[in-house]
Amino acid sequence: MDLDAITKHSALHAKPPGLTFHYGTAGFRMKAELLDHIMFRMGLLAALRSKQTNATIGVMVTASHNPEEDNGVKLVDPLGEMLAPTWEEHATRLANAEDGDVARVLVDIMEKEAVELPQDAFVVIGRDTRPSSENLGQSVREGVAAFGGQFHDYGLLTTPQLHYMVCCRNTGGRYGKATLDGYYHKLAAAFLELTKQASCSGDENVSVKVDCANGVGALKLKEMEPRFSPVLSVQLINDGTKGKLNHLCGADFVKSHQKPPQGLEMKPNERCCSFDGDADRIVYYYCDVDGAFHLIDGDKIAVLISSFLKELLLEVGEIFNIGVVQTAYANGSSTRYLEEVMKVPVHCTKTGVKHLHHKAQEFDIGVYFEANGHGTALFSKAVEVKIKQLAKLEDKKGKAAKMLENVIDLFNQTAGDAISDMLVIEAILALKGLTVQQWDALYSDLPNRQVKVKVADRRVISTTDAERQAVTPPGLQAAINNLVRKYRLSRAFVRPSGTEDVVRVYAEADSQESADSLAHEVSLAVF
Ligand code: NG1
Ligand code: ZN
Repeated sequence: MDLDAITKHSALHAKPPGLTFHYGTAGFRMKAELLDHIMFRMGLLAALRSKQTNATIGVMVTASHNPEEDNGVKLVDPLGEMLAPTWEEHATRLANAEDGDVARVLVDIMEKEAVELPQDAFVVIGRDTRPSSENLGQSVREGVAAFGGQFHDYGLLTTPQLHYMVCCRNTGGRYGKATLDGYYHKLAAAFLELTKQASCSGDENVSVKVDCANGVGALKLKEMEPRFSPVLSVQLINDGTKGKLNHLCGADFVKSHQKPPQGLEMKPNERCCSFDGDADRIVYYYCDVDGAFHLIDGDKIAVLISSFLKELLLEVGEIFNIGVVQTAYANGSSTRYLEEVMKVPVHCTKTGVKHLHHKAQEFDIGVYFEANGHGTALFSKAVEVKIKQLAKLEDKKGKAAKMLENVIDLFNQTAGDAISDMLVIEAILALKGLTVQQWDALYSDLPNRQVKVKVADRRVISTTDAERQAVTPPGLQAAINNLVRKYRLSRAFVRPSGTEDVVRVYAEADSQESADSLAHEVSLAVF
């Protein structure tokens, strides 16, 4: 490593003065023009992490559902997981180092982590469709190269596709081929096999309108479509040819405003879904004959998936423990349904997929979803091996195991993935002969409201109990408790966002008016 060269090169990617940067829930995220130095340094850090793990590391340039003017970056660890927490700290330190100190901080991290310099480094890079992403990706490449690392830039990818690529490259191809063709092939083959078993396959093929948030998901879904179109037709809306990324559309807009995206006309009972800007989230919805909008969010997706898996396991006849992981944002009705009707254990973790993913790994089969539609299912090695064995049997049990084998392949187990989740959902609905209306009717969501509050310093709020209780500032939790007591079936909590400079307030209650009013009152208590 040529320290002088790194110092010189760092000066070309100068840190804007007077700002502090933090590797948050989803990496670094802010206005794109402030990110150049971070991109270069994340290239350096990814190369370092690659040497330390002796594996390929991923770098994704995206700000997901945030406005087009923003951008962001996160690192992907060897098995396609989020970066390890100690390395998030290194990332924060490196991002905040003065330009002249970058090389010194790198050496310090290397010493702390016992990185062997002669080791090779290999980094794969993906980016979303933001206008700023191409140049920022170039800075990542320069960072990797400045450290003597090699890279492969996939160009435009959805975030979950990059996670998939990293996992494939580090598992000797056992997870799939590390190409877009490999990704499409794996998912489409599993989907077609699964839907062959659907009894109502004589019906005309199902069609779904997909709002792609004007993001990268549109490009990738269009590329993949011919592979599943004999069974499922997709009509792409907000495909990026006209509108602005995430503007009045996409999963985050639909979930937080609880209304359809701009540009999507819904006929009564028509099946629709929305991806977010980097296609790692999905929500479904429809309008009923009275024109009322019905949102089917991550919670209901988790219910559909876990009930299907539970039924399939009964047919397979194996005892595997299955659990569902949610966050405090999960609708109270979903938690009650899972625990009381489905008798599935539910766990609550802090917000941020890394926490959910980690918890879900503790089960033989762990299903995790954030209410906003980010989630997937994880299957332990033992489950995968056993199911593969059973799938060879020619009896009923073997048939169910074969089905489960395809379900396992259809999930992107490295990250929540809108394309993969959509295919899983469509396969389950086809196999169970369910309409979205029947799916929606499994339980009724409690009316809820989420609001953002701008405060001088959001970090004065700290929380415990998976973010459901505020510890500081003193008196805040007592004030929330007093407000919650005024409403029926109510619950509320506050937490500082990890991706925006706001405090988020969540409230639910027996009516929309009560939920709105409780959210409003709690927001006032936050000031
Ligand atoms: P923050 O800003 O920390 O609330 C948001 C989402 C998370 C997660 C991250 C990453 C909510 C309430 N929060 O985090 O679930 O998806 O963005 O994109 O939806
Ligand atoms: Zn996203």
